Amino acid sequence: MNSKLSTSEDRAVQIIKLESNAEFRAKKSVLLEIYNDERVADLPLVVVCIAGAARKGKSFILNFFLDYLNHMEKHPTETWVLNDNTKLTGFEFQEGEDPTTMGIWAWSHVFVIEQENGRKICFTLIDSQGTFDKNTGFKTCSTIFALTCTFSSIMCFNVFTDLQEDKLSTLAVFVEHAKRIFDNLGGGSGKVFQDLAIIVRDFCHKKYLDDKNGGQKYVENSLGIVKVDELQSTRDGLNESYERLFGFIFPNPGKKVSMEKTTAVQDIDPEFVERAKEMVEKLLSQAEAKSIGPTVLRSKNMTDYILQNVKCFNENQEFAPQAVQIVNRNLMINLEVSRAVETYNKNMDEAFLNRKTGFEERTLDDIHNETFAKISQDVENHIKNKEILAEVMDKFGEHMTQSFFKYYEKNELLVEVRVY
Ligand SMILES: Nc1nc2c(ncn2[C@@H]2O[C@H](COP(=O)(O)OP(=O)(O)O)[C@@H](O)[C@H]2O)c(=O)[nH]1
Ligand SMILES: [Mg+2]
Repeated sequence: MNSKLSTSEDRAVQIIKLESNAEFRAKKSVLLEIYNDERVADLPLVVVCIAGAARKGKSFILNFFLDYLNHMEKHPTETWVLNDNTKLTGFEFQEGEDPTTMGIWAWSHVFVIEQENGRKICFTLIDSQGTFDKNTGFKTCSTIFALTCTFSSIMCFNVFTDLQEDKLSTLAVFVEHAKRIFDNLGGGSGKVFQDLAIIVRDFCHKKYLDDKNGGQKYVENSLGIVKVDELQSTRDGLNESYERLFGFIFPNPGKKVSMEKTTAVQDIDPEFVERAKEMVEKLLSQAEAKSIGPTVLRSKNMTDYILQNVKCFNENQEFAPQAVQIVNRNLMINLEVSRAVETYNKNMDEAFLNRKTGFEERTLDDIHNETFAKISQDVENHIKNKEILAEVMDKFGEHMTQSFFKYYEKNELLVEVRVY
């Protein structure tokens, strides 16, 4: 691809913009350049998003993730180290209010990493801006937040100093909605989302900071001390909705970071650096690709996924779980159908590979039936929801009939070759 994005240096690019009329616009050409790049298009995609109040170090911490992925892509067999010479640049820190930067940003390069099992998987990093800001309307904030939750397979929720109820309320509202959005998709473990990492910055409780598992304990305890019904339901909602819940606590990173602006690791409190390193390795080393219900998202599916979700949020000004659910359900069904058809065509092509003469009609029918049976079984094995399964099989059947007809014609031609 010889385009502006891929020829210039990697950087954060805006993929979703807040328009003046409180509507969001997803930038299709930018998305296509990032996610449909041949290098990554067919790989399962891990989506790391961060959200939370403005100027609380989201972009700053994302640069640790960026450094890890840069390293792992280039030097997969070498250990990742952060030393005094490391500069953590990439996502820029925001100084003032600038409405034009509101929205959602992605790193222009999608990273390809080979996992321990030898499979390749790719990673995208997504930053958000304007969330929970006092100058941004509540609706705008919650839309940015809901979108990042919807897109992510690892959702990082960044808060300052502690985890009090008010900080959890937006998360709780969304999680409530999300349960209804994805309820119907079926399959998998039944949970709506994958990983939630709650990151607490400028954390001061020594008791937890001294404990190796302090972050996890703090988050679990704060969600667990049930004084108010609402908090109880937030906790239940989180546990029901996320497969894994992680907690990380960070001390103040030091004056140079909090008062000035620095990207040098040597200016950051070593304890902060150590914790950031542990967090990134924990979250990314065993990451799983994003899935919508039982369907794994590949990089090339991301553009459509984002476009349709943004459209849906725009069209339903009052956040409407049902509408979002329909979008996600249809997307998932279409992905399943196109994958089944792709597999069918691939198997049939293989059967014809190097064939100089045609098959007997019965043999061709057998090949077709066997291929169909195998694919149907695969689909049935991972889609647990009966209605969705029926819809996928119906559509697959239609497409496959058309495909079969092409192979039938192709066979006829080969049979003719044999006759003459
Ligand atoms: N006190 C404090 N400041 C931080 C921390 N991390 C980053 N900063 C500083 O906070 C400011 C805003 O950071 P930024 O990453 O742009 O925040 P964002 O708006 O949430 O993305 C920058 O000057 C950072 O250097 C932290 O953990 N604690
Ligand atoms: Mg930022």
